[in-house]
Amino acid sequence: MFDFQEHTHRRLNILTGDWVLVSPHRMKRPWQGKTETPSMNDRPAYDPKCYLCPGNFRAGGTVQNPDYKGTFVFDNDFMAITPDIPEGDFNEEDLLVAKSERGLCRVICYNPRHDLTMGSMSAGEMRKVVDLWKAQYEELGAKSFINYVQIFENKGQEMGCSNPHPHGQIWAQSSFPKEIEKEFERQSAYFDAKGRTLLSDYLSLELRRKERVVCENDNFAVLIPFWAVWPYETIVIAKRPVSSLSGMTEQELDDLGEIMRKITAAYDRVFDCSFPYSMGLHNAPTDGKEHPEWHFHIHFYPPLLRSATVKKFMVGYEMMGEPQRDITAEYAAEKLRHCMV
Ligand code: H2U
Ligand code: ZN
Repeated sequence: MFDFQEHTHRRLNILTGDWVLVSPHRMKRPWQGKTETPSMNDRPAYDPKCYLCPGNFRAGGTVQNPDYKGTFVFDNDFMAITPDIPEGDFNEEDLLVAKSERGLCRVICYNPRHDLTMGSMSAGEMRKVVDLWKAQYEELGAKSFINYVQIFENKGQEMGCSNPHPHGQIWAQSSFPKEIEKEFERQSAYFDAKGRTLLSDYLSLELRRKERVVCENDNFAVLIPFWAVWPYETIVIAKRPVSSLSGMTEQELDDLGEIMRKITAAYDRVFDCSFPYSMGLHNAPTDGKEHPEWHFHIHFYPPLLRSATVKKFMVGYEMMGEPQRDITAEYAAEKLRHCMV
């Protein structure tokens, strides 16, 4: 009899249509791979060499940060997408296809203190971060050439983060990026068929079943999604089918801040280290259309697998075929629940 805690199977990501291969029996496999030194959080409150600390000069040495007290946002000095691109496309026999892309990039500092993280900020400090996300989403989304505002954070050297100062980034652009395109199509199809959002039905099911729920408050829940690829991947889902930060009540904005502090603090307890991840907000597109299908959520993709030093690699079969995991989502949820306080 098929038992998905024991037998190999594939799980469907209902938000993207992608599949993940799950091989629970491989958890017993011995590990003889690479180990690294953990990155501990022993930073000073102010680092004279940090390009994000208040009053310091940025890379390049010409721009000086203000002596900011709360959050601080600036245009990325090295934008990957810029506003001043001439429109154009290129097509040769439908074989060589390209298209110009406009947008802009910003850097958002969460707090003047170099040594904080979301998990160690106070509720008031975290609410300022949530307010900054909302204001940036609205300001950038209002621009006619911006149809998607991607707010995200890379944390830890493992994720290519250049600086431990608590900060995130925003890349806002004309096209929907690929993950957004997929989530838009899947959420639209579901909403058209059922008249409810995909994530409201998914969340009710998960809250009934409980086995993948990590934590919740009145307005948000954190789960290991059934289709998680990364070992401790989570999704934060709004309990109400609200499409973006703009539609949230004051209480919801507070509760979002609270749940973000909770989950990031719990992550640091999984392997007793400053837990690396890529995190991103999935607000509705800002293309001027109504988006009743879009249900606000946040993804956390952390790379660690077995310890502070042993991470998951997306290589081999995963590059050639599809992602694969050994520890099940249910096991990871149980472990993360034990890390909550
Ligand atoms: P990470 O969050 O992944 O470390 O990226 C930091 C961003 O900050 C990166 O996109 C920008 C880089 O271009 N940056 C500046 O805009 N000014 C600086 O002085 C250094 C880094
Ligand atoms: Zn700093």
